[in-house]
Amino acid sequence: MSAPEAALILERCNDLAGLSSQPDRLERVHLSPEHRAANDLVARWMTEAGLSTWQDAAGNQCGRLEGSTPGLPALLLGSHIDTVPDAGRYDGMLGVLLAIAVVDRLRGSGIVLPFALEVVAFSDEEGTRFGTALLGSRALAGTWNEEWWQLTDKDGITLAEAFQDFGLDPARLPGAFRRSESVIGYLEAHIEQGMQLEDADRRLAVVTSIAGARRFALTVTGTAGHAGGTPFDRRRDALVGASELVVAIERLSKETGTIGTVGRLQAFPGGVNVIPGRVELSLDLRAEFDADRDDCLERIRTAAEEICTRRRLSFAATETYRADAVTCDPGLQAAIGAGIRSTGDADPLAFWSRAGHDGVAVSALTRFAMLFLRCRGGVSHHPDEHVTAADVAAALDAYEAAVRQLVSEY
Ligand code: HGY
Ligand code: MN
Ligand code: MN
Repeated sequence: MSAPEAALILERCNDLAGLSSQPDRLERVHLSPEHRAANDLVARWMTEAGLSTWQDAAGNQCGRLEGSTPGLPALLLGSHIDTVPDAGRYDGMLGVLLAIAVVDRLRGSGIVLPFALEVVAFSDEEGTRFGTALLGSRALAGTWNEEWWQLTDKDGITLAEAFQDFGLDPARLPGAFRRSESVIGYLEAHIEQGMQLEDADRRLAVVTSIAGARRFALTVTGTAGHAGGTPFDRRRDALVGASELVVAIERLSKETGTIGTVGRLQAFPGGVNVIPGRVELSLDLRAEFDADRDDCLERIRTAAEEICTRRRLSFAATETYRADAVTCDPGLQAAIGAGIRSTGDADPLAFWSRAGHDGVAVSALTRFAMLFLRCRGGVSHHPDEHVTAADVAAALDAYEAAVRQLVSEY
């Protein structure tokens, strides 16, 4: 029975992939017109699945199926519908659509639910527009930081202005904060965004924890100068210094078993015949354990200071995002494992997620766990992101079985 449902899920991922701010690639950011269109489309699908729907005060699209009696605490299911630039069509969206399909199945089965089921399409897991991530799930968890209202996007629009443009009132944001007694847990299905499942020739896995991540805006400053008339021994070339730092970040990450990435770098003033006087670059640093991440960070700082001293440059770092590692609830992990076993995988793989997810934020509100699906070549954050209908069908069966396991335990 899963094949037609899996085909519909993939078709809907394609529909959502058409809602992009860019004509030739997928980019859908927080509080954009594309986000509005995606919320409307997901709301329609939620309604078709028998859920009552609403958009919360943070722009998350929500749907609810009551349990055996109205007003019961809810098991949350979901993922995010925002994307990175030039994204794949399954990162986030697949989890939202699997959640809707699971609720639709359970509703149709006549099961007596001892808790309500809610699906949440989180509005901003990636942080693409404003630089800090998990804004939708942090609102739901009630861990909001008032300083975020002043965050600006590349056009200088503040988060507060973007809320108002989207039809939301910043003053009413607390309406999105969920009370812990109103939820019993959170389950998320997501592509692995790595190669462990493919290497092991398995479809699904249990997630044990989510990496702790910190993001920084780094600046290396020297002196701009004439590319012809300035001798090398008189240069303070910010780009060569920054380039040494980028290579040092890779080396130190490998040495410490952490994951450091420079995803963005810009040289100023940017003339081809001008020695760069300033370079702005990003650092995304993550590890299974926060202590390892922070140890590597200190080594990176030391390397930066050494490079800049030697090259008569200066260095500055501003932290733009921090989310410490979180562990998935053992009981919910067990339910996910039971779900995977119900698909015929007798000994499910279990490993930590190198990628961040909304569960990092939701863990402040309630216990959570995740189901991973194989993705071809581990490719993600790229248009070649790919899943098979058979894996989606297996995930749907496992997801439903996991919820049924929780029903039986509750
Ligand atoms: O960055 C991450 O790991 C996630 O895809 N936002
Ligand atoms: Mn992502
Ligand atoms: Mn994601």
